[in-house]
Amino acid sequence: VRFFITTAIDYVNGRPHLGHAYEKVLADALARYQRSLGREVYFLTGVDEHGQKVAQSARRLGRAAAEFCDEMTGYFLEAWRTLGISYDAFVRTTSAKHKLYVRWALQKLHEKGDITFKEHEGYYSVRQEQFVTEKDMVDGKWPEIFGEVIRTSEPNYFFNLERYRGKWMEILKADEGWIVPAFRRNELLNALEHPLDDLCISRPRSRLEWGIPLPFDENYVTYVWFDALLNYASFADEAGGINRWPADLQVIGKDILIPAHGVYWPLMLLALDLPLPRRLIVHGWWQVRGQKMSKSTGTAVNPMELAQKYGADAFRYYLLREMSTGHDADFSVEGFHQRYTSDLGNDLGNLLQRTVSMTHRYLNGSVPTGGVDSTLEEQAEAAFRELCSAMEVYETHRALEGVWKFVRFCNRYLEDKAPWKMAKDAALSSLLEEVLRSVLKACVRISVLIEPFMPVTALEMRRQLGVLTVVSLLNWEELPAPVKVSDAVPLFPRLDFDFSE
Ligand code: ME8
Ligand code: MG
Repeated sequence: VRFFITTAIDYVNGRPHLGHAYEKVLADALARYQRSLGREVYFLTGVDEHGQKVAQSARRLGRAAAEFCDEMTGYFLEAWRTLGISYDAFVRTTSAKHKLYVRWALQKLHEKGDITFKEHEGYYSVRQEQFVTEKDMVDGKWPEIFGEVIRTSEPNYFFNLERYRGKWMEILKADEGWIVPAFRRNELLNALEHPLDDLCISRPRSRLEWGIPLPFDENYVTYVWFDALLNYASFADEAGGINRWPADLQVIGKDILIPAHGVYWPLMLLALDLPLPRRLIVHGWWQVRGQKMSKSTGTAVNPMELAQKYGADAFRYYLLREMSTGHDADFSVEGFHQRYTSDLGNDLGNLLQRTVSMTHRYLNGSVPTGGVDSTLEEQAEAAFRELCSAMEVYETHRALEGVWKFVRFCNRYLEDKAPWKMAKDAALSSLLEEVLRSVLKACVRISVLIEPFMPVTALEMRRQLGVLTVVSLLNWEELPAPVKVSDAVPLFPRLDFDFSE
């Protein structure tokens, strides 16, 4: 079974922030979950380098756009390496193969007669890289999200969206699960209710150099959204020339559903006679004290700093546990600290540490093979089932909640059985062995369950447990119980948190 997953590609006008990091971590957890089940995954992410916004940022710094993009893209690559994002291919829209693909697509639409040349006057939001109309005003003003809105008037090339609207609506109406969460469906259907204006897909080169020239008029470059959306198909090619498009799952944030991914993209695909993506998941926003994170208000959180100070896996856990997929969430260092000390330190870290330590103390590090406690096995089974059912609908918070129920159950089990008391009575030695064997095996199971979310921690757990064979959700039924453990090292040591951020 194959699984092709994509994320939005980030503008490189600034460095990666917490919102970018969340989206890539979410997609990564979904990709790793699929791989753990033995599916053949193709995970695509990358950066969006063209357009007015990036060109402006470069110009302000007195830098050439290409060289500015190289540097900024480096920060994204570094961030994703730090966070363990296991992408299979990384998109750069400045790459030759992408440019060729965009030009092919434009040529095809031009030949079909879906593109016309005409004079147009209108408003343009540079921050969103999109045309806006007076209908988008709220109380006579442009909403904050548009940033600076400028007036433009020039002849340009336009793509006839309206031609494909009816067909797309029909498909969307028939496919209830296309968009997740379901409450976004009506928003999108409403946006498709009325006739659509033509989409301006060009910018005169005299005004904007930084883009892909139109194949049928080199005096113009391609509108950045038309260019960027095509990344999903231009980078879907495998070695050997097979194109994997359509994606099974596309992951985006709520601000780029309408019009980009809910209107433009499906209509472009229909016009190009290409299949539609199978599903779209729309995540919410990370906010700080109820406000969308933004650089201008000084509330952009730097994910690199957090990952470096407190550990990439702890940070991944916080993101995936704290946000209910599809909804907004509030970031705070206090909230992160709470999760770190309680869920990670006291629950998971403590469970592994005491289990491995007791195995050393009471059994010299070795446990003879034998049976394990059935109640722990039943609880493990419940966590496994809950994880799978949650991950099939992309609810990482619920998957982790299920795993932590099991982690806490194991800690209570140790309290109840009190191996430290059994160790004092030689008659209880085989019972002591069974208790430790059971919890050790539970720890192996936990390491497999957390692997999509915390891959480094999962491996470190197995190192301490002395399990070096390849284990995954795929061999859940026959996971080994450790027989010889390695040295115990705290997974999540106490750290000083900096609450001033
Ligand atoms: O929109 N919380 O790029 P981008 C959660 N280049 N997600 C957030 C967020 C926040 N505070 N802020 C941004 C673009 N995002 C285009 C995409 S795709 C063909 C082109 C998410 O850098 C946002 O919703 O502004 C989007 O999915 C992604 O980060 C990139 O945003
Ligand atoms: Mg944005």
